[in-house]
Amino acid sequence: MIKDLAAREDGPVRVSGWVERVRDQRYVQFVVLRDESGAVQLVNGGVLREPDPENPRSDVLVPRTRTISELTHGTFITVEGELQHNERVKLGGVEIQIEQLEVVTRALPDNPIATDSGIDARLDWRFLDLRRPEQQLVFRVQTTFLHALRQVWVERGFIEIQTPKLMASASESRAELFEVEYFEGRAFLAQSPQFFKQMAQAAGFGGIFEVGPAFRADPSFTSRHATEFTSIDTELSWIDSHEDVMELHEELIVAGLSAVKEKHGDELQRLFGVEVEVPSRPFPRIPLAEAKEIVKAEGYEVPRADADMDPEGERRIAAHAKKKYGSDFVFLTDYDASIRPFYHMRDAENPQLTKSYDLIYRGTEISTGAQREHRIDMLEAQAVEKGMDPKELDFYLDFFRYGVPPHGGFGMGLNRVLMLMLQQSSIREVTYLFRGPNRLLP
Ligand code: AMO
Repeated sequence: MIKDLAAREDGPVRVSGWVERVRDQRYVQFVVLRDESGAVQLVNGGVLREPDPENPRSDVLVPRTRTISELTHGTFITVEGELQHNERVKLGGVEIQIEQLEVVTRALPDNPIATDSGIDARLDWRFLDLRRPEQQLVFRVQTTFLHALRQVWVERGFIEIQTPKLMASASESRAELFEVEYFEGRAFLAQSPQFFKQMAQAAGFGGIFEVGPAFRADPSFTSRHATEFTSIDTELSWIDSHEDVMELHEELIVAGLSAVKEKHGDELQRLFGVEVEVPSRPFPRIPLAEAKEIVKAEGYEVPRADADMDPEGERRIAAHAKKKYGSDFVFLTDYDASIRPFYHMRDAENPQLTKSYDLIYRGTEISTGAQREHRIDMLEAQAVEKGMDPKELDFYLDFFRYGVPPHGGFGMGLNRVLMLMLQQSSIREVTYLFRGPNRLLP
């Protein structure tokens, strides 16, 4: 790999990669070659543009000169040559004198995107867009983040599960549901692994986690909505309240951000100008009603008919938490039952409230979590209250008819976490292949 060249002694080497630039001078040609590890300068010194009867090698050198002149940006080549350390070479202090050059696959000359192309053009040509080192860094960061989360789960003895994405019923609400033909009948794409992660609690798995796709037929074009996104889900038994879920949540976030900071902190600073900040625990917790009072006192009345917060309110309460507690993260807790799903447990003292929370990161919701209602009578009543058909939910309600421990969990949008961590303007920038109402390609 190109990154390993600097540590090697001068001598013969073989490298492959994409042509980034060609500088074609009268007596010398330079090529900047890039692979996923870095870039290096190749040099063709013995440039001959016309056959030279005095030079027995000219039959080799003339065609090579022509080949190099014609190399288009993005062409993939393999080169054998002499590695030479040279302090004057800005690119890594080494260069390679070309001895043999093979064009493996040629790139068309009309590069369809430039670095200043708009997001839609870049998404049309995502494989070219992803060749940029900063774009690859996004996915290295994602890998490190998820690995750190997995380490926490595995150390705690959690089991990784894969739940089906084809379902017979809705998993969240009837809104935002994709319906697909399924042989003679119909199926729905899973909006969340909610029911199946709870099933693992009835099955006696204890802690479980899943990182997988979730689908929402959400027609909105905001910077934080996709029709398919990656959901980080976990569920655990033996909890006393949603407080236990929040503690696990904090532990995972701190582990993930610490790993990213340690491994990629310098590169993120260099390529994105971004400082990764590891939050200290506990994250502030503010009951939703209090949060609304706080933003109201600071001049913003949440303009919603229901009891929920809106995105502007979330931004403002996050700014408040940053100022007062120095935290990029804030838990909003005790959501009103009217705006929460039927499976959230109600507060024993005030049944109008749920034992649930949202986690806000730099002003945007990244997660919803809760203790679940595990008592079948209450659960059934809550489903009916929400206008759901208990018959359609029978497979799920059965989980609660044969003994189930108290449990809870959360779902967190991976793409939102990355967008906020890397301070990007949209989840489109940090999703491998974005899916939205207008985008099914590539
Ligand atoms: P919720 O519906 O709040 O909760 O989703 C959890 C998290 O998933 C992310 N998310 C999205 N990301 C991108 N595009 C979307 N359209 C989108 N919708 C949701 C957000 C959100 O906070 N079953 C519960 C979780 C639980 O209680 O365990 C659920 O799905 O980051």
